[in-house]
Amino acid sequence: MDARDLLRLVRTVRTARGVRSLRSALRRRSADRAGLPRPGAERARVPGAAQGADPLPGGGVVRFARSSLRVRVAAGGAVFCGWDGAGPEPSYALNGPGPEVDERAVLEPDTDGGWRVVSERVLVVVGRHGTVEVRTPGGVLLRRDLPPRWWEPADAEGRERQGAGEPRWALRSEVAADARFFGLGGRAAGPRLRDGSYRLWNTDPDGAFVPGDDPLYITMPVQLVVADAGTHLVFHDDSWDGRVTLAEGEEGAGSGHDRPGRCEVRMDGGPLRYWVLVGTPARVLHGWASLTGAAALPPAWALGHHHARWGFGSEREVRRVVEGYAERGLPLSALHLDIDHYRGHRVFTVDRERFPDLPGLAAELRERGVRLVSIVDPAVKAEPGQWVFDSGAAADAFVRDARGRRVRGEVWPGESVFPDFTDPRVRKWWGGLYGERLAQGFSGVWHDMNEPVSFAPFGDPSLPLSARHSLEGRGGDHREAHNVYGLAMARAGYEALCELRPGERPFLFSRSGWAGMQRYGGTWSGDVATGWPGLRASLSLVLGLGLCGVPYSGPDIGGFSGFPSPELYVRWFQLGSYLPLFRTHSAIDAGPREPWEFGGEALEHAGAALRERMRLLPYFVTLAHLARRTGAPYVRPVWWRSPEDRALRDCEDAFLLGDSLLVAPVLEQGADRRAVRLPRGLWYDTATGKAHEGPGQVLLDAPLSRIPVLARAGSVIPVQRTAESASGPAGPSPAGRSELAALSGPSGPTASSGPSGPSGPSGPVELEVWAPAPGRTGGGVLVPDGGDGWEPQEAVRFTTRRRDGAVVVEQEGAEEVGYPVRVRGEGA
Ligand code: NBV
Repeated sequence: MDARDLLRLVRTVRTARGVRSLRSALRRRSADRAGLPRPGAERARVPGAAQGADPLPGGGVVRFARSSLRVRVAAGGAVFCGWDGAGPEPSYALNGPGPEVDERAVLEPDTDGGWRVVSERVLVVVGRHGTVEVRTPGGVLLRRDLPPRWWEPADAEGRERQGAGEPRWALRSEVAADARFFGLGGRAAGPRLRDGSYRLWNTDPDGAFVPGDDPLYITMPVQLVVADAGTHLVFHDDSWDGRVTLAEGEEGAGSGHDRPGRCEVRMDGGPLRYWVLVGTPARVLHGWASLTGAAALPPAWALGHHHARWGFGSEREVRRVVEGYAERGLPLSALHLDIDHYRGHRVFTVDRERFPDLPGLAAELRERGVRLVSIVDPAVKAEPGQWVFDSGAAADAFVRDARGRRVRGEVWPGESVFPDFTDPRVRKWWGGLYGERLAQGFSGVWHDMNEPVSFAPFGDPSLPLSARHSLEGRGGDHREAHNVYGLAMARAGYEALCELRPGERPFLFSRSGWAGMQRYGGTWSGDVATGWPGLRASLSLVLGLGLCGVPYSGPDIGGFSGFPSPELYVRWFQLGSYLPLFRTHSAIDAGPREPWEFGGEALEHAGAALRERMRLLPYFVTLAHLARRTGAPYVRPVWWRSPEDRALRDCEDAFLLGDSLLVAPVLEQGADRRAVRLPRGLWYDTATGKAHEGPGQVLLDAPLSRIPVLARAGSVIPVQRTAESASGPAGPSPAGRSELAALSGPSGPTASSGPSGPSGPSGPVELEVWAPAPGRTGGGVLVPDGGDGWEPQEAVRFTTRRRDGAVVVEQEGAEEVGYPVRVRGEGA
């Protein structure tokens, strides 16, 4: 027990809950003492020398003296490497059986006793002692994995002890000296992962977190490595506890030689197997989504503004907030009810004193265009006689320890038990309970506390490591199941909602998860601490998760804890309004987060951000569809299209929203200007219409009323047609907005005379076109909102160019552009 644990212990045991959590932590310790293999002597192993190889579809198996390596290249170019007989399955990350092999990939002997797998997209070179190099087809080195090492339980004579536990393993790799690392799930101190050691163990940081806190709720062994030579993603498909240690390299480090970037992955168990995907960032993320599954498509309403609070005491309080938004003309899409609407914090119950008619309230809000979203915690109060507990007990749904007793922990409802979501039978049972939420009128769910958390005054605040799990029938313990617990819970919720309400796409987001979680929904920042560092961490999390394949997320705007200043609140709100999940939320003992609680000026600026978000809703809907189809996150690092631009690789305070917008939030107190690093090409400041040429850095105004947002020249952005825009291009236009009623197609409509266009989620769509640079072309895409069902939507594509000085917009496959067009940009 370290000093921090001791402090936690003293703090907790002053309450009845504290005493219970102490008991639960002691139980956990004794369960693990009895139920885990005892640490003992270990024997180290390396593969030894290569002895031969056998070709197989997509590559082959290289046999070493003390191990073997399977290399398999898939049709899209994804490389699978599995040591010691490990195959791609079973896997919680993969969506289905894994990709087809590339039949044309061939295994050949290499010079000096090694082997190579040659394919169209990638070259894999296996050295004679077990190094594995991944190279571009032209031979440029992207990654070199050194021979792995294993440590196996051994007896005093150094012989392997069978059944004494899993071998640990470590794999060191080298990447280019100029490479930068990203990913590893949701990390507060990113998005660029600095030198250091990152644990792979989903963790509730216990209180609001700041950028120094690591790990957090979602860890993933997924790294994106960006270098001049190319981009690659590496995924070590192993859910056990582990650490990734990163050290960036240095060019010309010692006597003019480059020091390569280094990465070491050390795992406490599980298979040594990994995937490598190479290509442009867009190609790599596309490959990752093909491997792990397309992101769930949120309903359009989930792309509007959400308001939440831990501590909405009653129906009256809910109405007051909804009324507050309405009175001030502030659009609100969803309101979230936290654990305080449960009866005594019991999941799937309602406190009827404070919420006497929840279905009635939900219907009334729905009429006003506001959906209700419910928190769902996994812990079930251990209370015979209560229906959730009883039905779970009857289904034998709760996690048991090695001696077969139900694991009890301490969570919000008191002493609790935990469903084993790694059991398909339990997922089915749990999913059935969501019928109760739907009957209460909820439109979506918010999974919390699913790392899973069991309060503990010392040690890991989770289940005993020895707790038994089904792991899809294979059997195993919490060491393997912990990191996939939230993912499996999300699967249970998502599949249930699909079944219970087949006509509507589920809306689900989850605090914890693992690789592949995007199949079931999104996530959010968790309890980010109020303060300027927390604001920065919010962006880091969204960017990092996007690069791990989870495109839908966002922070608690204003921060979870404490009382933000009006300035901090406005800056957070402005950032949040450009992120996929746009939600104000705070803790029970924190200040309010309603936009009108921070004074008139803050209200005005937050209101402007809110209205701009709603105007951009068709763009957000389009980005959601594109994320599902292509794997590209809505929010992308500024280097997305130019990873070779080293200055962009190091830029962490701005992002691209889709292909068309570059958003530069203000992350510093007192700033009213900021430097913005531009990717190559022409960019318009959307506030002034002024053009700036990239690559390079510009200094832009950022008064409290707005953050700099730039539009890529030539882009077509679908937006909602507002009363102002419908009244013609001469509306209250910022300087530089096109007053020319420019051409929109060969015979297309002009800004003022076009057809009204099909409607978006809350209004008709128009196209905001940013004039292409002279001599250049551009384009954009619109995926219309097809409602909350499953109806497939066709993408509508547009191209832009200049003809005789005028801007021409064309719609692919159509005689005329079917939407009103507004052309903007300097000189348009
Ligand atoms: O359910 C209460 C909170 C919730 O508001 C928050 O968003 C979650 O991240 N929950 C954590 C549990 C309490 C944390 C102190």
